[in-house]
Amino acid sequence: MQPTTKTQRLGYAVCGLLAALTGMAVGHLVAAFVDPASSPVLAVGSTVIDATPTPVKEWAVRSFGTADKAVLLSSVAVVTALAAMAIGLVARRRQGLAGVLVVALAALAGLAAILRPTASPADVIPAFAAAVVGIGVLNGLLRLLPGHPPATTSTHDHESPLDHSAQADGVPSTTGRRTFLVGAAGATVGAAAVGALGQRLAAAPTLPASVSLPAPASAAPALPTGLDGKVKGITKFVTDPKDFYRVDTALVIPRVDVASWKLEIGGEVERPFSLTFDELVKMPMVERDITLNCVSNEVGGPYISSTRWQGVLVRDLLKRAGVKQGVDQIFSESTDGMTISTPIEALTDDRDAMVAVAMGGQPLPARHGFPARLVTPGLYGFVGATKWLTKLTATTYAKDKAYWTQRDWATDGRVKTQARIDTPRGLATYAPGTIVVGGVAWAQGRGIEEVEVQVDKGPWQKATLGPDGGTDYWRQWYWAWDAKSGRHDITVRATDGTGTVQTAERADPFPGGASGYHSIVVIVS
Ligand SMILES: Nc1nc2c(c(=O)[nH]1)N[C@H]1C(S)=C(S)[C@@H](COP(=O)(O)O)O[C@H]1N2
Ligand SMILES: [Mo]
Repeated sequence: MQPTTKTQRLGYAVCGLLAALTGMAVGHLVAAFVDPASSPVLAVGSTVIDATPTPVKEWAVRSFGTADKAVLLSSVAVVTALAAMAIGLVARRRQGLAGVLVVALAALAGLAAILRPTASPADVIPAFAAAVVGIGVLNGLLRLLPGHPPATTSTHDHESPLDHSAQADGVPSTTGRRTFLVGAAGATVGAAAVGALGQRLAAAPTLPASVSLPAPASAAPALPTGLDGKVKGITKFVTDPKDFYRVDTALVIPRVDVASWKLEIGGEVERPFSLTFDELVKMPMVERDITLNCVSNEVGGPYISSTRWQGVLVRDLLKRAGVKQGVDQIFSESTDGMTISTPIEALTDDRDAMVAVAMGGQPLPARHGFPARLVTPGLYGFVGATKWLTKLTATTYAKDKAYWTQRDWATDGRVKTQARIDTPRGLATYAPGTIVVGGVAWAQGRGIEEVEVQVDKGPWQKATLGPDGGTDYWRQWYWAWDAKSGRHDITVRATDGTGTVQTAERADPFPGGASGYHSIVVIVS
């Protein structure tokens, strides 16, 4: 049986697709040895992240939450697959041109890799490997493809079945088809295996276990017990490091070799210096309970967590360096090329901003910035919580613009007073009677003085506050509601330690953080 034009086309598209897949998989594996971030898929993904306009990025975070990275990578994969299938179709008439296009596709990935802020020349190697393998697989599969190359007697695009009466390699087409399918299946399995191996190697856990930390010079008093056991469904008073929210632009979690890691302190300072990890942790360390949240968090959103941090005060480091007059920001950099601006006051006043090396009593997990990160109480993470920290530069906002500043986000980044309802669940149905409404409220730097709950248009009712973990720590709260049948709106609002009620005015996360009251609908019947 001769392949029809349609199945012929499909065959070519499959050749192109598998060439790209195997190329990307091999590139991914090679990248695990060179630099995981130079993997063709990840390099293109990171480039897309950085080039995405802020509103689109906000929309993606809002719509997909922490799955935004998976959605992004799938989109890159789909676009690549479509391009690869098109290249396969080109190979039907012009195999040489198709080869050139495969190289061009790989070259784009190589360019993306080499233009990453932290790239080294070796970062082109994975793309090079992808190109070589891609061409090899394309040509190999085309050789197995029944009816390839098509007879060239006809000059127009339409083909009669007769064009395929003679197989290029003389193999009868049924056998040819089987051979092709075996080859295609082999390429698919190979690509999957190689890609998975690359993923495994790149994700191999590293180091955090290998550091041991001296005890803090200034230990924090034991935190009181939270309401966790008392109010069902309330957020835990202390977030387990493994449950701590994660927000960053890194598609591969940076693996930092703590033995060669250094923290540099320079810029407009009298005495620039650098510290190894051992030197850093030999400095007096403090321990503080601090709530961290993301500016991209919607009202009622999940990007907030609280833990006990341990580290060296930034102001001690800056004092040692001697910051010159006129400096208004500390520009921090990370191993993954992130840049973050923090207002100088926030790092030098008495709020205890630190270069943290531990959270929850353990060395920082890789995903939260191992071996060291910035933590600045009272500021959203994007202006004060640089992970995988390598450098602090004293400078001015006029001179240096950090990643988010270039994308028009606010530069002060002070946390807004907010309260969130954790229980009951919005849109759920409950039986009439006592329903305990509970959640957390936060106003880092100012503390929480009061939380009030409103049902429908009723009066504001004072909630009971949980234990006090300090002004930089969130506060749990609850209020027992005598619920009657019906559909009810439950709204919460917090008053900070200065006596200011949070604003009811709705604001989007961009550019300086969301505001407005968190409200849910509950059905009682
Ligand atoms: N290197 C690096 N540090 C970063 C970021 C990043 O993208 N890269 N994101 C920041 C943002 S926006 C937030 S909210 C916090 C989140 O820290 P977490 O992931 O440990 O919760 O990290 C900050 N530090
Ligand atoms: Mo953030």
